[in-house]
Amino acid sequence: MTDKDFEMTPAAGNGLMDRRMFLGATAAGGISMLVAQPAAANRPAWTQTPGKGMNSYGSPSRFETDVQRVGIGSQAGTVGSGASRTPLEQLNGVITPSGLHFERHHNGIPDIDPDQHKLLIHGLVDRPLSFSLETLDRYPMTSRIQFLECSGNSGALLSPTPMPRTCAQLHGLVAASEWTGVPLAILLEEAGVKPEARWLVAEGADAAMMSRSVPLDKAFDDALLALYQNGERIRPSNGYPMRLFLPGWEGNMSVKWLHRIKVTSEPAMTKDETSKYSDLLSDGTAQLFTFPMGVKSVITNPSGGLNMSKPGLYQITGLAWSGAGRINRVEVSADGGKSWAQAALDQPVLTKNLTRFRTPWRWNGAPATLMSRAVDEHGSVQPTRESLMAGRAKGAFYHYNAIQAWRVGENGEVGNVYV
Ligand SMILES: Nc1nc2c(c(=O)[nH]1)N[C@H]1C(S)=C(S)[C@@H](COP(=O)(O)O)O[C@H]1N2
Ligand SMILES: [Mo]
Repeated sequence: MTDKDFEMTPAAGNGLMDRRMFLGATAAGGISMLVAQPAAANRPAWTQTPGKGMNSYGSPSRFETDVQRVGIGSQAGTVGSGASRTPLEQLNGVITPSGLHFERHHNGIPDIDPDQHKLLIHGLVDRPLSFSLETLDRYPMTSRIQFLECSGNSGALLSPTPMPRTCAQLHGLVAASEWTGVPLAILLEEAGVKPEARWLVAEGADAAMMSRSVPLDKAFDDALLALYQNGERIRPSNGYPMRLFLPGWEGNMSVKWLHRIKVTSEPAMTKDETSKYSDLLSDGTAQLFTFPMGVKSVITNPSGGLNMSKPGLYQITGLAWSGAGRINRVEVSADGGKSWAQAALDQPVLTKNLTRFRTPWRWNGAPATLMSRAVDEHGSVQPTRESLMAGRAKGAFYHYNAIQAWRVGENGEVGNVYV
């Protein structure tokens, strides 16, 4: 088979093409055209005069000012007790620009002076320790490109009828960054954890003093005291000057503006791990401590609110992730789940990071239902909405990771549907 044959080979029903179309140089053949260079006089204005000068901190093109966080909302009477969402359908690749990383604050963004900020480690330790930012900068550091997802992400999908919302509005409480900082294990080892210790309680220096209990196993496994995000100091909205980062676990536990770690033998049962961030089950009991985020994927293009201008060749693309490790496979359907084609995955596929998938699709102009289904390296398969809802109590809100479906109408309009 030649590359050309792959192009012609349908991979699944309703126009899904073979993912290998993206591998050969021929793939571009159907989309771009070579044109002759225009004469000097007809060249665009920006080629005719010297460009602008340098500046000390860059910003996006003036033609990209509509790429913004969306769905900014706060509790009545407050400005900082709420969330903003990452505009997933306007981005590509897997790293979220820091200025577009979703935000979730329980009592606003504190204005922390880094010279006055200290991290205290105390409780069941041999030596209580206090660290300034300057001290921490001298410790061994490591970097990880990993996702952060609020366990309330996609909660609108619990609504009995589908909401007319965009991908960002429904799923924008997830983002990925390169996080750089000191492995928490190094600091805990220096403090000397006592044998009876099993947990730590992490507390933030915001006005909510938000606190969560974290099993010590996780703290010693891959927890990071993050100081940098995408190469620069963490932004104030994401925890400046330091945050806890717990790869793959519900975002709430990655305590921002971290100023205190108390090592304990039991969880503290704070508000945000009892009345909040626990999962009500259909038998009436509440499940506490659902830490890792389940395997999940969402098609970001085409998606709700977007418009397909005319029939033809398109690229279906989206993001997949799993709090348990690497994404192994993503399948895409264009016929509401009757048949599935395997998507191409952008490399490298990193553990507990967003993975970008792509599938070529020839849209014939008829209504179509697009879906994606992720499988992680442990064989966990993203559930259908029906199976996810089956075990849940009415109103159970957190950890929604079911398959998302988008309906493309005859007029090319895309909307959220349940299948
Ligand atoms: N101190 C503190 N830490 C916090 C929060 C907070 O309000 N205060 N919000 C939590 C929640 S619910 C989430 S989902 C993540 C969001 O991180 P981000 O704002 O950097 O996206 O931070 C968590 N850490
Ligand atoms: Mo959250």
